[in-house]
Amino acid sequence: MASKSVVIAALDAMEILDSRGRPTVQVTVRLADGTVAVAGVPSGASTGSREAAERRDGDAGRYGGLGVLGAVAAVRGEIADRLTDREWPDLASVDAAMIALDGTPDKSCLGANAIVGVSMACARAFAHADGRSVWDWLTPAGVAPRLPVPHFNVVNGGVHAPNPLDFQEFMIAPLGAPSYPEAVRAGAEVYASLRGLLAAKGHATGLGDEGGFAPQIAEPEQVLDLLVTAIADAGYVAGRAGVAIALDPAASEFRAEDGSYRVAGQTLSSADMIERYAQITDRFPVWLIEDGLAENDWESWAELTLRLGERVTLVGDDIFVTNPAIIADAIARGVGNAALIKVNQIGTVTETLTAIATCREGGYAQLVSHRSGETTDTFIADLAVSSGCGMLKTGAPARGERVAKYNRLLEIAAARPGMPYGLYAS
Ligand code: 2PG
Ligand code: MG
Repeated sequence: MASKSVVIAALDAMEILDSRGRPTVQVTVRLADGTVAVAGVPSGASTGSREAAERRDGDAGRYGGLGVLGAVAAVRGEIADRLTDREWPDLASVDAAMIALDGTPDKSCLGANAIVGVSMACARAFAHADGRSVWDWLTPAGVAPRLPVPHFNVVNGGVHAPNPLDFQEFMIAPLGAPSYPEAVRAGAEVYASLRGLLAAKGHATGLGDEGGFAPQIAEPEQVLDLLVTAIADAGYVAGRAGVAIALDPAASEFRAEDGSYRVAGQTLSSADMIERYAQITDRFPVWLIEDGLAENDWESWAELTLRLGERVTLVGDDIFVTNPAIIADAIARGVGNAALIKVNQIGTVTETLTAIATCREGGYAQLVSHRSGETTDTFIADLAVSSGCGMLKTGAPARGERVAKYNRLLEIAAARPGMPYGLYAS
C-alpha cells in the first residue's frame, strides 16, 4: 500500500439517492496532479447499535427527515478546510485527521457518512495517483490478493422485504466453482431456476431490497428446501463441492425485549436457536451463518461457536460492527470465527483495514459486505480482492447497484487471469 504522497486540491460533495430512494452522500476529491476520484456512501437498515453514526438532517419536510445536507456541508466545509492544500503522506494520515476533527467516538459530529465518503474517495485517489488499481493499491504487504466467493442473496426477508420471513438473507455461495466467472454463472443460473420454481409453486417473484425474491413464506426451512431444489434444477451439486448456502438471520431484529427470539410465530430461547441451527446445518448444506444470535447475546454466541464453530463459519455483523477493538475482544472470548466487514460501519477505510488485519492475525475469516442501501460504487469489490479473504456478499445477481460489484470483479478477473479464486485456506 506504500505510495507517493498527494496534495488534495479540492473536496466536494452532493446529495444523491441510494438504491432504496433515500438520500446519501457522494464525494468527489481532486488532487493537485489532476487526479479525480468519486465515492458513493452506502446505508444499512438492520444496523448494529455500536455502528459509526450516520448524520441525517431530521428535517421532516425533506425526505421524511432522511436528508444528508448536513453531512454534505461537513465535507464541503470543515473537512475540506482541514484537508485541502496540504500534502498527505498516506490514507492513514487523512483518516486520522478526520477522526481528530470529528472528536467523537462514533463520528457523529461530522457524520460517519461524510467521513467514510471522503475516506473512500481519497483511497481511490491515492491509488490512481500511483497509477494502480484500487485493489492493488489496497493490498497489504504479505497478503496475496484473491477473487472472492460471491455470496448471492437470493431470498430476502426481515427488514429488507415486506414478507413474513424473519430470517433476513438466504445466500447461495458457489464454493466449488472453478473460477470467479463460473461462480457468477452458477449464481445467475440458480437465481433464474429459483424464479421459475417460485412461480411454478404460485409464489410472487417480486424482489426485496437486495434483489432477492421475497415470497410470502415464514418458515426458514421451507426456503432452504426451495434453494436446494433450485440448485439441483440448475444442474449444480448443493454443497461445498458445488453451490453451498449461507444465512444471515440478522437475529438482533427479531429478538424481543425479554431476550427471546420470535421466528415464524414461535418464541425461542437462545438455546432453542442454537438447536435450530444445529438441525438446519445437519439437514441442509448451510456452510455459513451470520448474526445467528443478537448483538447483545454474547454468552450464547460463545455457546453457538462451541457447538457449531468447527464445521460452520459463524460471522459477526451487528455484534462486531467492523470495530477492531470489539473483534479483538471476540477473538479473545471465542465468540464467532469470522467477521463481516462493512466500511461504513466503522467509518474509515484505514480502520476497516485494521479490522481485516485483526481478523487475519487472530485466525478469523472475513466476509466483505455491501449494505442494503447501496449506490453503484464498487469500492468493496476491490477491497474484497485486496484482503485476500476470499468472500464477498453484495446481494442478488440482479439489480444495478448489486451487479456493479460482481461485474467489477469480472473485470479484475479478466485483467488478471492468474489470480486465484475461492476461500482463503490458512
Ligand atoms: C446485513 C446488511 C447487508 P444492512 O445485515 O448484513 O446485507 O444489511 O445493510 O441493512 O445492515
Ligand atoms: Mg448482517
